[in-house]
Amino acid sequence: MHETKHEIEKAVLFGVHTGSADYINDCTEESLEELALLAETAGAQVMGVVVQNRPSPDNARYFGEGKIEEMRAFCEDNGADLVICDDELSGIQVRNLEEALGLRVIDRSALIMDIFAGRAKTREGQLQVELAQLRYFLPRLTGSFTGMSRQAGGGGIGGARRGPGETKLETDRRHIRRRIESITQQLSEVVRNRETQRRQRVKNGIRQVAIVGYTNAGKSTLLNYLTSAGVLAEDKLFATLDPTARRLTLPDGASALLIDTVGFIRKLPHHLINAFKSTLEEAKFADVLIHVADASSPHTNENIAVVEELLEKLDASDKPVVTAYNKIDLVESTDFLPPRPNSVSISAKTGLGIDALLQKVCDIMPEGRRRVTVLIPYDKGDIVSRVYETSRVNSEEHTENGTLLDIVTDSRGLSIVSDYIV
Ligand SMILES: Nc1nc2c(ncn2[C@@H]2O[C@H](COP(=O)(O)OP(=O)(O)OP(=O)(O)O)[C@@H](O)[C@H]2O)c(=O)[nH]1
Ligand SMILES: [Mg+2]
Repeated sequence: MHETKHEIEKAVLFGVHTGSADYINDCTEESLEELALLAETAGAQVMGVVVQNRPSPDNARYFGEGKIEEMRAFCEDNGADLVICDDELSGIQVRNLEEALGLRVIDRSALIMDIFAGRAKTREGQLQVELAQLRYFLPRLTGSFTGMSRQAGGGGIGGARRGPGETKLETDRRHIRRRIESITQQLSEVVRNRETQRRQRVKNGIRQVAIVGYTNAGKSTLLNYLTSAGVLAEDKLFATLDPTARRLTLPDGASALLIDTVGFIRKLPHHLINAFKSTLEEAKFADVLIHVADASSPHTNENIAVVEELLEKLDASDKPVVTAYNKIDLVESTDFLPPRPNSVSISAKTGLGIDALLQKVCDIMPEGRRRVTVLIPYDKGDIVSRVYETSRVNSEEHTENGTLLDIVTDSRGLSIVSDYIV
């Protein structure tokens, strides 16, 4: 559609301040700041923000009439190409606003999905984003709702590879439903494979540690520091979309699988949460979580709360967690950081505090998974073979008094060797 490749689109942001105490889900200054960052990440230039104080958005038009007129004038003065709402809009709201403004209207969810679409590298990631976008667009198809991707052609916001392109959006609902079905089926296979892998790991006694946290907190940088994984770490929102797992040896000598995960953000579109469930669920199946929080952010606390809310949604809130206050090299004092159980200050960049972090991970590894040394008399050969069936054996030595084994095992294994622990 557009000829120019690197045309930067000018965007005006808008939202309703309800004045509610729900700082996670309300449109606040923070969430508007973040929306600006998201818009820039997607390649837009933010020209300004229009906010209206009202108890709740208008069902049909989001804003009141006077405010819409004010926004129209503001957009005209600033040569805006599109407006971006901090809340998820209904098809009707989009249609009415587009009509009143004569501009493209998108919302935070569409913007986040657009960024995800541009980031997804693996086939799984791409399918997950496409599924989220299709489910989001389906009920909005009747209107003139187009999303960012459609207009931007080859350049600017939304590249050629961004999720459902023009043709898909213009086809009928039935086609989209079929596509949703097909993707769901393909993804269920991926999920099955993931489950098989997980079971295998549990059987092998490999402990899983998932790194979770707000987007841009430094999760990938930490994984890289610990394992030289070469995972893309960037000063960008949602640099990581596909879980990367690497082996790591913990201070107690046992190896663990360390898993990098998708970053969390305020108002993560629920279609994305659903589509990315299997990816996000890495946290649910981990033995321990490392919650990386950016200590240099002005919103450390709120971001922690957002992550915790999402962990709850994913049924992962009962896991033992180490809070890693990261980017400590950028802050002058750690006094302002809220005290939390099992927290450490680290710099994933310089390595500061990483040893303490790993020690904490070992300390809170769920009981029942322990590293023990056992001495099994030679006349109890059957016990040695049962140990091999149930535990991970680090070393085996034949001593005068029996077989000396260094093992990592769970409660079942412990019950077998309990009489022989040295
Ligand atoms: N100064 C400093 N910068 C850091 C530290 N850790 C990470 N960063 C920087 O913070 C930015 C984000 O880091 P990532 O590791 O990509 O963050 P992430 O949590 O994986 O982000 P997403 O994958 O986007 O969710 C990068 O520019 C890193 O270089 C740190 O300890 N100190
Ligand atoms: Mg990352």
